[in-house]
Amino acid sequence: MGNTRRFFTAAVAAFMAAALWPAAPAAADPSCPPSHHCGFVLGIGSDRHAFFNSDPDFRDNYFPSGVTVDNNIQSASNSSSGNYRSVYYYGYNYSNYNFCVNPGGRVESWELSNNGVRGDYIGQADESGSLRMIVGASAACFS
Ligand SMILES: [Ca+2]
Ligand SMILES: [Ca+2]
Repeated sequence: MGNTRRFFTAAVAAFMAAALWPAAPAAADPSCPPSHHCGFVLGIGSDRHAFFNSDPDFRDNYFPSGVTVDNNIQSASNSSSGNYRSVYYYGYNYSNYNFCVNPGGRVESWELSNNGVRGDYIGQADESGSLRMIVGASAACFS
């Protein structure tokens, strides 16, 4: 009887764990901490800067290597827990839209155009100067 009860308890625990699994953040890219919006210096998984809020000016943001984030993001991912899309702009203060990433989505470096010159407003990689979080997904964004 004791064994049966133990088994039953274990079965219930396993069932509950399975039931809880889907409740893990539905919109979280594994390359970015939960609730954050991430930019990478090269491809996804390279040196990363994680934003928790909108940021109007990347000039005071740095990757762990010490390199400025300004005009240095080549890929991005979005682990928003509030259904916010990441909207990147060429300029500071959210001027001149560049590209966006939907909640739970990512854009790989090869998906962004790049002319090899940082900050010249040509191409999409190595061009972003600010990031705004806007509620909701958009068909215009990378997913
Ligand atoms: Ca900043
Ligand atoms: Ca460029």
